[in-house]
Amino acid sequence: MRFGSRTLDLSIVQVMGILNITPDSFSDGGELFSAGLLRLEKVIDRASLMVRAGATLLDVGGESTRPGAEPVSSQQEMERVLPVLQALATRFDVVLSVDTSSAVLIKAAAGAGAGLINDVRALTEPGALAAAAQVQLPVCLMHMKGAPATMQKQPAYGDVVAEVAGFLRSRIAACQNSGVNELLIDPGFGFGKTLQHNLVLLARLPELQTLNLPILVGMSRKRMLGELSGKMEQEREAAGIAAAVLAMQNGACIIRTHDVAGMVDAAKVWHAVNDLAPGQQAKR
Ligand code: PT1
Repeated sequence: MRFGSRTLDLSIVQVMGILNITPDSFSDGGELFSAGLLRLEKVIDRASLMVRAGATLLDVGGESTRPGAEPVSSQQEMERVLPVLQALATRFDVVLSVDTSSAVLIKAAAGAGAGLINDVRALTEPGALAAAAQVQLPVCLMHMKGAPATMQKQPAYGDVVAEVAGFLRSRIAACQNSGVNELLIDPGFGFGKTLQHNLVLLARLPELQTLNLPILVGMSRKRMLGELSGKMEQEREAAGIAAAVLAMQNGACIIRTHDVAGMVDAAKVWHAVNDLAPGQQAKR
Protein backbone atom coordinates (compact mmCIF):
# COMPACT_ATOMS: atom_id res chain seq x y z
CA MET A 1 0.00 0.00 0.00
CA ARG A 2 1.21 3.52 -0.85
CA PHE A 3 1.60 6.06 1.98
CA GLY A 4 2.51 9.28 0.18
CA SER A 5 6.03 8.77 -1.19
CA ARG A 6 6.56 5.42 0.57
CA THR A 7 5.20 1.89 0.21
CA LEU A 8 4.62 -0.78 2.87
CA ASP A 9 3.88 -4.47 2.36
CA LEU A 10 0.83 -5.06 4.56
CA SER A 11 1.03 -8.83 4.10
CA ILE A 12 3.84 -8.44 6.68
CA VAL A 13 2.99 -7.07 10.13
CA GLN A 14 4.28 -3.50 10.41
CA VAL A 15 5.09 -1.77 13.70
CA MET A 16 4.04 1.87 14.25
CA GLY A 17 5.96 3.70 16.98
CA ILE A 18 4.07 6.26 19.08
CA LEU A 19 5.38 9.82 19.39
CA ASN A 20 3.05 11.75 21.67
CA ILE A 21 3.93 15.43 21.48
CA THR A 22 1.87 16.36 24.54
CA PRO A 23 3.39 17.79 27.73
CA ASP A 24 0.76 15.98 29.84
CA SER A 25 1.06 12.63 28.13
CA PHE A 26 0.11 9.15 29.14
CA SER A 27 3.47 7.56 30.20
CA ASP A 28 5.50 9.54 27.65
CA GLY A 29 5.56 12.87 25.85
CA GLY A 30 6.24 14.73 29.08
CA GLU A 31 10.01 14.10 28.72
CA LEU A 32 9.97 15.68 25.26
CA PHE A 33 9.24 19.06 26.81
CA SER A 34 11.23 21.19 29.23
CA ALA A 35 9.76 24.31 30.83
CA GLY A 36 6.76 23.84 28.52
CA LEU A 37 8.95 24.05 25.38
CA LEU A 38 9.20 21.25 22.84
CA ARG A 39 12.73 19.78 22.64
CA LEU A 40 13.04 18.67 19.01
CA GLU A 41 16.37 16.93 19.60
CA LYS A 42 14.70 14.70 22.20
CA VAL A 43 11.92 13.85 19.76
CA ILE A 44 14.51 12.96 17.11
CA ASP A 45 16.39 10.72 19.59
CA ARG A 46 13.16 8.92 20.54
CA ALA A 47 12.23 8.48 16.87
CA SER A 48 15.71 7.25 16.00
CA LEU A 49 15.53 4.53 18.67
CA MET A 50 12.18 3.36 17.33
CA VAL A 51 13.34 3.34 13.70
CA ARG A 52 16.51 1.42 14.57
CA ALA A 53 14.34 -1.07 16.49
CA GLY A 54 12.34 -1.71 13.31
CA ALA A 55 9.37 0.68 13.32
CA THR A 56 8.27 1.35 9.73
CA LEU A 57 5.69 3.97 10.73
CA LEU A 58 5.84 6.74 13.36
CA ASP A 59 2.57 8.18 14.67
CA VAL A 60 2.92 11.84 15.64
CA GLY A 61 0.13 13.30 17.78
CA GLY A 62 -0.34 16.67 19.49
CA GLU A 63 -3.68 15.97 21.18
CA SER A 64 -4.07 13.46 23.99
CA THR A 65 -7.14 11.26 23.39
CA ARG A 66 -6.72 9.04 26.43
CA PRO A 67 -9.76 8.77 28.71
CA GLY A 68 -10.47 12.05 30.52
CA ALA A 69 -8.40 14.20 28.13
CA GLU A 70 -9.80 17.58 27.07
CA PRO A 71 -9.51 18.70 23.43
CA VAL A 72 -6.77 21.17 22.41
CA SER A 73 -7.04 23.93 19.76
CA SER A 74 -5.88 23.13 16.20
CA GLN A 75 -3.43 26.00 16.58
CA GLN A 76 -1.84 24.28 19.60
CA GLU A 77 -1.82 20.92 17.81
CA MET A 78 -0.15 22.43 14.72
CA GLU A 79 2.57 24.09 16.84
CA ARG A 80 3.40 20.71 18.36
CA VAL A 81 3.13 18.45 15.33
CA LEU A 82 4.36 20.37 12.26
CA PRO A 83 7.94 21.01 13.44
CA VAL A 84 8.20 17.34 14.41
CA LEU A 85 6.97 16.08 11.03
CA GLN A 86 9.39 18.41 9.22
CA ALA A 87 12.32 17.26 11.38
CA LEU A 88 11.54 13.56 10.97
CA ALA A 89 10.72 13.69 7.24
CA THR A 90 14.28 14.68 6.31
CA ARG A 91 15.91 12.19 8.69
CA PHE A 92 14.07 8.86 8.58
CA ASP A 93 12.95 6.55 5.80
CA VAL A 94 9.63 5.58 7.44
CA VAL A 95 5.96 6.47 6.99
CA LEU A 96 5.01 9.48 9.11
CA SER A 97 1.46 9.24 10.42
CA VAL A 98 -0.33 12.26 11.86
CA ASP A 99 -2.73 11.47 14.72
CA THR A 100 -5.30 14.25 14.25
CA SER A 101 -8.96 15.05 13.60
CA SER A 102 -8.33 18.62 12.48
CA ALA A 103 -8.92 19.68 8.86
CA VAL A 104 -6.27 22.40 8.94
CA LEU A 105 -3.68 20.05 10.39
CA ILE A 106 -4.53 17.32 7.86
CA LYS A 107 -3.74 19.78 5.05
CA ALA A 108 -0.60 21.18 6.68
CA ALA A 109 0.72 17.74 7.66
CA ALA A 110 0.58 16.55 4.06
CA GLY A 111 2.89 19.43 3.12
CA ALA A 112 5.19 18.63 6.06
CA GLY A 113 5.82 15.03 4.97
CA ALA A 114 3.00 12.95 6.47
CA GLY A 115 2.10 9.73 4.60
CA LEU A 116 -0.94 8.67 6.66
CA ILE A 117 -3.82 10.43 8.42
CA ASN A 118 -4.68 8.59 11.66
CA ASP A 119 -8.00 9.97 12.89
CA VAL A 120 -9.57 8.63 16.10
CA ARG A 121 -12.74 10.56 15.08
CA ALA A 122 -12.82 8.92 11.64
CA LEU A 123 -13.06 12.22 9.68
CA THR A 124 -16.24 13.37 11.45
CA GLU A 125 -14.92 16.84 12.40
CA PRO A 126 -15.97 19.79 10.17
CA GLY A 127 -13.93 19.91 6.95
CA ALA A 128 -11.92 16.75 7.74
CA LEU A 129 -13.38 14.63 4.92
CA ALA A 130 -12.75 17.37 2.35
CA ALA A 131 -9.22 17.92 3.69
CA ALA A 132 -8.40 14.22 3.42
CA ALA A 133 -9.81 14.13 -0.11
CA GLN A 134 -7.69 17.13 -1.04
CA VAL A 135 -4.38 15.71 0.24
CA GLN A 136 -5.00 12.22 -1.21
CA LEU A 137 -3.27 10.36 1.63
CA PRO A 138 -4.54 7.12 3.14
CA VAL A 139 -6.66 7.45 6.29
CA CYS A 140 -7.02 5.17 9.30
CA LEU A 141 -10.67 5.28 10.45
CA MET A 142 -11.06 4.43 14.14
CA HIS A 143 -14.18 3.67 16.17
CA MET A 144 -14.81 5.71 19.32
CA LYS A 145 -18.01 5.87 21.38
CA GLY A 146 -18.45 9.39 22.75
CA ALA A 147 -15.54 11.79 23.27
CA PRO A 148 -12.30 11.25 25.23
CA ALA A 149 -13.40 13.43 28.19
CA THR A 150 -16.40 11.21 28.98
CA MET A 151 -16.13 8.01 26.90
CA GLN A 152 -15.32 5.70 29.82
CA LYS A 153 -18.47 6.67 31.79
CA GLN A 154 -20.50 3.47 31.52
CA PRO A 155 -20.09 2.63 27.83
CA ALA A 156 -22.90 0.27 26.72
CA TYR A 157 -23.49 -1.73 23.54
CA GLY A 158 -25.90 -4.33 22.24
CA ASP A 159 -23.27 -6.27 20.28
CA VAL A 160 -20.00 -4.32 20.44
CA VAL A 161 -18.54 -5.97 17.32
CA ALA A 162 -21.68 -5.30 15.25
CA GLU A 163 -21.78 -1.69 16.41
CA VAL A 164 -18.09 -1.06 15.67
CA ALA A 165 -18.36 -2.74 12.26
CA GLY A 166 -21.54 -0.79 11.45
CA PHE A 167 -19.92 2.52 12.35
CA LEU A 168 -16.81 1.73 10.31
CA ARG A 169 -18.97 0.64 7.34
CA SER A 170 -20.80 3.99 7.41
CA ARG A 171 -17.55 5.98 7.61
CA ILE A 172 -16.05 3.92 4.75
CA ALA A 173 -19.10 4.84 2.64
CA ALA A 174 -18.78 8.54 3.59
CA CYS A 175 -15.10 8.46 2.60
CA GLN A 176 -15.78 6.77 -0.71
CA ASN A 177 -18.49 9.34 -1.50
CA SER A 178 -15.97 12.15 -0.84
CA GLY A 179 -13.08 10.69 -2.83
CA VAL A 180 -11.06 9.33 0.12
CA ASN A 181 -10.23 5.92 -1.25
CA GLU A 182 -7.21 4.54 0.59
CA LEU A 183 -8.43 3.36 4.00
CA LEU A 184 -7.43 1.36 7.04
CA ILE A 185 -9.70 0.48 9.97
CA ASP A 186 -9.19 0.30 13.73
CA PRO A 187 -11.67 -0.93 16.39
CA GLY A 188 -10.42 1.72 18.85
CA PHE A 189 -9.38 -0.28 21.91
CA GLY A 190 -10.13 1.71 25.07
CA PHE A 191 -12.24 4.34 23.34
CA GLY A 192 -15.63 4.07 25.09
CA LYS A 193 -15.20 0.38 25.92
CA THR A 194 -15.08 -1.70 29.10
CA LEU A 195 -12.48 -4.44 29.54
CA GLN A 196 -15.10 -6.97 28.41
CA HIS A 197 -15.85 -4.95 25.23
CA ASN A 198 -12.13 -4.75 24.42
CA LEU A 199 -11.65 -8.50 24.92
CA VAL A 200 -14.65 -9.34 22.74
CA LEU A 201 -13.32 -7.03 20.00
CA LEU A 202 -9.92 -8.70 20.17
CA ALA A 203 -11.39 -12.22 20.07
CA ARG A 204 -13.77 -11.37 17.21
CA LEU A 205 -11.39 -9.16 15.20
CA PRO A 206 -11.72 -11.56 12.22
CA GLU A 207 -15.30 -10.27 11.81
CA LEU A 208 -13.85 -6.86 10.86
CA GLN A 209 -11.88 -8.57 8.08
CA THR A 210 -15.20 -8.78 6.19
CA LEU A 211 -14.81 -5.00 5.57
CA ASN A 212 -11.83 -5.94 3.36
CA LEU A 213 -9.48 -3.24 4.62
CA PRO A 214 -6.16 -3.47 6.46
CA ILE A 215 -6.63 -3.49 10.25
CA LEU A 216 -4.54 -1.35 12.62
CA VAL A 217 -4.71 -1.88 16.39
CA GLY A 218 -3.43 0.06 19.38
CA MET A 219 -3.49 -1.43 22.86
CA SER A 220 -0.08 -0.26 24.06
CA ARG A 221 0.00 0.51 27.82
CA LYS A 222 -3.78 0.95 27.92
CA ARG A 223 -5.99 0.47 30.95
CA MET A 224 -7.31 -2.85 29.60
CA LEU A 225 -3.77 -4.25 30.05
CA GLY A 226 -3.55 -2.72 33.52
CA GLU A 227 -6.81 -4.39 34.50
CA LEU A 228 -5.53 -7.78 33.28
CA SER A 229 -1.98 -7.59 34.68
CA GLY A 230 -2.44 -5.34 37.71
CA LYS A 231 0.51 -3.28 36.46
CA MET A 232 1.29 0.41 35.98
CA GLU A 233 1.56 1.97 32.52
CA GLN A 234 5.32 1.53 32.07
CA GLU A 235 5.14 -2.14 33.11
CA ARG A 236 2.53 -3.27 30.59
CA GLU A 237 4.87 -4.19 27.71
CA ALA A 238 4.57 -7.98 28.07
CA ALA A 239 0.78 -7.79 28.35
CA GLY A 240 0.75 -5.53 25.29
CA ILE A 241 2.83 -7.96 23.26
CA ALA A 242 0.59 -10.89 24.21
CA ALA A 243 -2.50 -8.91 23.18
CA ALA A 244 -0.85 -7.79 19.94
CA VAL A 245 0.13 -11.34 18.95
CA LEU A 246 -3.53 -12.32 19.35
CA ALA A 247 -4.42 -9.34 17.14
CA MET A 248 -1.88 -10.50 14.51
CA GLN A 249 -3.41 -13.97 14.60
CA ASN A 250 -6.83 -12.37 14.14
CA GLY A 251 -5.85 -10.27 11.13
CA ALA A 252 -4.19 -7.03 12.31
CA CYS A 253 -1.37 -5.86 10.03
CA ILE A 254 -0.23 -2.67 11.79
CA ILE A 255 0.48 -2.56 15.53
CA ARG A 256 0.64 0.88 17.18
CA THR A 257 2.97 0.70 20.18
CA HIS A 258 5.32 2.52 22.56
CA ASP A 259 7.50 -0.64 22.77
CA VAL A 260 8.81 -1.13 19.25
CA ALA A 261 11.73 -3.53 19.83
CA GLY A 262 9.67 -6.16 21.64
CA MET A 263 6.84 -5.89 19.14
CA VAL A 264 9.17 -6.35 16.16
CA ASP A 265 10.46 -9.60 17.73
CA ALA A 266 6.90 -10.74 18.45
CA ALA A 267 5.93 -10.12 14.81
CA LYS A 268 8.93 -12.20 13.64
CA VAL A 269 7.89 -15.11 15.86
CA TRP A 270 4.25 -14.86 14.75
CA HIS A 271 5.25 -14.74 11.05
CA ALA A 272 7.61 -17.71 11.38
CA VAL A 273 4.74 -19.90 12.59
CA ASN A 274 2.01 -18.33 10.46
CA ASP A 275 4.01 -18.66 7.24
CA LEU A 276 4.69 -22.42 7.58
CA ALA A 277 3.62 -24.57 4.64
CA PRO A 278 -0.08 -25.58 4.74
CA GLY A 279 0.93 -29.18 5.60
CA GLN A 280 2.53 -27.97 8.84
CA GLN A 281 -0.48 -25.97 10.09
CA ALA A 282 -2.54 -27.01 13.11
CA LYS A 283 -5.08 -29.75 12.52
CA ARG A 284 -8.24 -29.96 14.57
C1 PT1 B 1 -5.54 3.75 18.78
C2 PT1 B 1 -5.09 4.98 19.36
C3 PT1 B 1 -4.80 6.04 18.47
N1 PT1 B 1 -4.95 5.16 20.70
C4 PT1 B 1 -5.36 4.68 16.64
N2 PT1 B 1 -4.93 5.87 17.12
C5 PT1 B 1 -4.55 6.36 21.18
N3 PT1 B 1 -5.50 4.52 15.30
C6 PT1 B 1 -4.26 7.40 20.29
C7 PT1 B 1 -6.59 3.56 28.07
O1 PT1 B 1 -7.60 2.82 28.13
O2 PT1 B 1 -5.86 2.71 19.53
N4 PT1 B 1 -5.67 3.64 17.46
N5 PT1 B 1 -4.39 7.23 18.97
C8 PT1 B 1 -4.40 6.55 22.67
N6 PT1 B 1 -5.67 6.56 23.33
C9 PT1 B 1 -5.92 5.89 24.52
C10 PT1 B 1 -7.15 5.29 24.76
C11 PT1 B 1 -4.91 5.76 25.48
C12 PT1 B 1 -7.38 4.54 25.90
C13 PT1 B 1 -5.13 5.03 26.63
C14 PT1 B 1 -6.36 4.40 26.85
O3 PT1 B 1 -5.71 3.57 28.97
